[in-house]
This record gives sequence, structure tokens and C-alpha cells, in this order.
Amino acid sequence: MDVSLSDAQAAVVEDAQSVAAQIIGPAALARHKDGEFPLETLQALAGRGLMGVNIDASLGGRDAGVVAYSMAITEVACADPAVAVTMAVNNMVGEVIYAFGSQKQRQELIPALTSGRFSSGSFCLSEPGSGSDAAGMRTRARATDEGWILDGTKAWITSGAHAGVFLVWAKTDEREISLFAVDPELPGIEVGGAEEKMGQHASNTVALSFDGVKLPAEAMVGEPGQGFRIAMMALDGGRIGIASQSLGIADAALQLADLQQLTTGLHRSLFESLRARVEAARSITWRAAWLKEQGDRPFSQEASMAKLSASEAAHAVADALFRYWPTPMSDDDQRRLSMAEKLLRDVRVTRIYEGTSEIQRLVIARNLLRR
Ligand code: COS
Repeated sequence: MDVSLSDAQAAVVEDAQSVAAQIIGPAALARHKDGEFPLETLQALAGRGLMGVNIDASLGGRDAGVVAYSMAITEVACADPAVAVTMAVNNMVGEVIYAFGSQKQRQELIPALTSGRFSSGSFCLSEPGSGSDAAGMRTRARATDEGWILDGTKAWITSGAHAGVFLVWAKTDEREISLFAVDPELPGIEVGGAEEKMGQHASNTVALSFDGVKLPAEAMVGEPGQGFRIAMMALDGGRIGIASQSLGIADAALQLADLQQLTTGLHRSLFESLRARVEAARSITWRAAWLKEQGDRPFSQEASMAKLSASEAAHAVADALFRYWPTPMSDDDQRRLSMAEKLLRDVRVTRIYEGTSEIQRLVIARNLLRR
């Protein structure tokens, strides 16, 4: 694995750093307090091609590959994890359509996702009764002469109130799961109120209900019955995104620890060992990204190892930062303490979404046994 960056990769990282430093970071605490969806910030990311980092330039993407994507997410997450998760889900939706969509779906939907014309896309897999057991979904799509009728409820959908397209998984018979690209404006779709969350307040999370929604036949993405496999492949990539986001949170927490002199004082050895843990997680995350970028190499196990190790390490750093926060405090320290609290809140869900830590252990174990 070559970790020296090409000019194209370095340019992506620089662009992400510049948006993070100029636009995302300065408003992160305010965004956390008011929970406002970061529309203009997402437009700024789209303006640099960061809403489709691993997508062909002919469709408005940056065509810079998965390693550059991972690094860009880390930079953005270090400034504000809530913006990073919105960016990650948009990239993921674009990649699914790019990999499995028809020519028409690619031409119609991807430029809208990469350019910022759609503020985001949504990935609608989880349901109130099926999170970890994705195949246990109850949403159904019934075939008709004109197309499909969609009924069901999806839960914890990132960007659901703002998305320009929903990717919705549904059972098309007792066992078969298929995927549909759904126009959020269609009659019969109801968007629930924004969840009041512990952290990542500026990312939008809602429930969606579909009541007799009529879909045209061409709304299906991929083949009938291919949906579960598409979801699993997309989640492998999505886990690299969340691992990268977790690294950004860990980096932000370590920067605060440096500023508060926790890394040179009494707790130095603790923070040194945490820093080593974060660097180990970064290595496996880059490796998973590199494997995915090769196109023909399996990376499911490495993606789960990356997600597990990075999210757990980020939590450990954010927790230690908060636990050993020094007193007394100046005004600057007080502001930094608010950032530390935000990180501790933001980090919790990284061990849950895109598959819990327990699911990552299950995927890793299954792959090890298979090998
Ligand atoms: N890539 C491609 N195909 C995959 C795959 C992958 N990573 N993982 C599984 N598949 C395929 C299998 O090969 C199998 O295909 P066949 O039926 O042709 O043999 C099929 O999918 C079913 O696989 P499996 O038996 O492993 O499915 P399970 O129902 O046991 O579930 C887990 C597997 C638990 C790993 C899956 O449900 C999962 O990832 N759950 C977590 C969901 C999640 O992350 N949700 C968060 C959503 S975002 S908030």
C-alpha cells in the first residue's frame, strides 16, 4: 500500500482543510446549539467536488478515489462531525447510484448530488424494528402494471427532511429485497419531525413513512432481488466513511488535549497511548480505503476493523479529555470545554450507525472464519 499522496489526492485534502478551517469550524458550536441544517456549508463542499469525491468527473465528481475521500471526511469531521456525516451519506448515495443505477438514473441523479442542486441524498435501510438485522425489514414494494407501490416506515434517516433523492430498500416478495430511487416529492410520503439527538445536532435525522407511494417501473436500482447485496456492499464503503469521521473526532479531541496541556502533564502516558490507538486505527482505515480503491480486492473485513477501531478509539479520547479536563479555567478554556462536551456527545453514535460495534465484530469474525 502506497501512502504517499498524488497531486490530485493532496489537492482534495487541501480543499477539505480549507473549507473546514474557513467555513465549518468557526460556526461549529453555534450549529451545535441551534441544530440548523448546514445548507450553505454543504454547497461550499459541493463547490469543491467534495460531495462526490470518488465519482467520475463527467458526473460532477472529483474522481479522486477512496483514500482521498477518507482523508477529506476526517478533515471535515475534525471541524464538525455533523457536517461530515451529511457529506458521507451524500457520497455514499452517489456511489450506489454510480455503481448500480441505470444510465438514466446516473445522468439524472448524480450531477444533482455532486453539484449541490440536491442538498443531500438519503440512505433508507433501517426501520423501527430492524436496525442490525437489516434483512428483517417490513417495507414492501408491490408490483403493478405501471410500476411499484411502496408501503412502510424507515427510521433514523440522515438528511431525510432535505434530501433530493431517497434510496429505499423494500421487500419485493417474501424474501427478496430490492432497491428503489424515490423522489421525496411523491404523494404518500410523510417526513417525521427531526429527532432530538444527543449529538451531531446539525445533521438531520428523521423517520419516513411511505403510504401507497406509486413508483415508476424504472425507479428500481439494480436488478430485482439484488438489494440486500447492494446494501451490504454500500455499508462496507459507508463504514470507511464513519471510521474516517471518527478519526476526525479523535484528532479534534487530541488537539484540545494538547491545548489544555493534558498531553504533557500528569496524564501524558494515557494520552500517548490513546494517540497510538488513533494512529493504528488510521492505518487500518487507510488500508480499507486503499483496498476499496483497487476495485477488485475484498475490503469488507478491513472496513469493519476500521469502523470498530476508529469509533472506539475516538470515544476513548473524547471521554478521557472530558474526564481529565483541568481546572481552574479561563474564558478560552471555557469555550474549549464546550467543544470537548460537543465531541463527547458527537462521538457516541459512531459506535452505533453504519452497524454497531457488535455487528462489526460479527462481520470480522465471519470473514476470519471464511478465510
Ligand atoms: N458484500 C456483498 N455481499 C454480501 C456482503 C458484503 N459485504 N455481506 C453479505 N453479503 C451477501 C451474502 O453473500 C449473502 O448472499 P447469498 O444469499 O447469495 O449467499 C447475503 O448477502 C446474505 O448475507 P448474510 O447471510 O451474511 O446476511 P445476514 O442477514 O446474516 O446479515 C449482517 C448480515 C448482520 C452483517 C447485516 O445484516 C448487517 O450488516 N447488519 C447491520 C446493518 C447496518 O449496518 N445498519 C446500519 C444502517 S445505516 S444507519
